[in-house]
Amino acid sequence: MDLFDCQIIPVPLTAERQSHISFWPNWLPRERADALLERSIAEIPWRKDSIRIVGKTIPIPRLQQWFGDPKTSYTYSNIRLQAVTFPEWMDTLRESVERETEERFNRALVNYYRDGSDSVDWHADDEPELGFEPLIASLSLGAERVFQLRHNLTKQRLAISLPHGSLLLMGAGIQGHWQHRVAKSKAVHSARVNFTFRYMNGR
Ligand SMILES: [Mn+2]
Repeated sequence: MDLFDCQIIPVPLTAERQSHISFWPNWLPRERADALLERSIAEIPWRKDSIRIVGKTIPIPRLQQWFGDPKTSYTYSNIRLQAVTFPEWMDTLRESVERETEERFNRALVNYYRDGSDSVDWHADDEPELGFEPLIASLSLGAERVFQLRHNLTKQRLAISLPHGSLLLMGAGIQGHWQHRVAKSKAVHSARVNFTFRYMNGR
């Protein structure tokens, strides 16, 4: 199989229904991925957010920013993210992801994992604003990290290592039946930036 092709990874939802992850391990040429990583780290106005759990304020172990129409916002874990307008270079990237996946995206949550001590815990991208069975397209830049998935009922696990410049599309129904995470890793000492494109109603 050609390195640049798309891999289809079957993802069972229920006994009767299966979805899949589409995975392009070498989606972006090396030089383009390098330039995007550098630009993302330098130019995105990174937010350092905290969550409150039983009266304690805990910084989330990564930096983030939310892009979309500036009159809109997105709320998860009680963090309200007012949208920042897509800069032109990121809009170009958004359009490339739309062309490759043949899906529409108008929002992006971008995460900056500074090193292996940054992470995201088990969760699903299932906020009601994302609509019914949202599709999530995830572009990885920088340090290769392991993307883990765990089925809500069967506890089946999947793990996909996400290289620099790779693109992954989680298909319909996955958010409703699976959670995903990027665990901490002592072996990782460099940065990863992850663009997760979504679609929300409204502009
Ligand atoms: Mn997620």
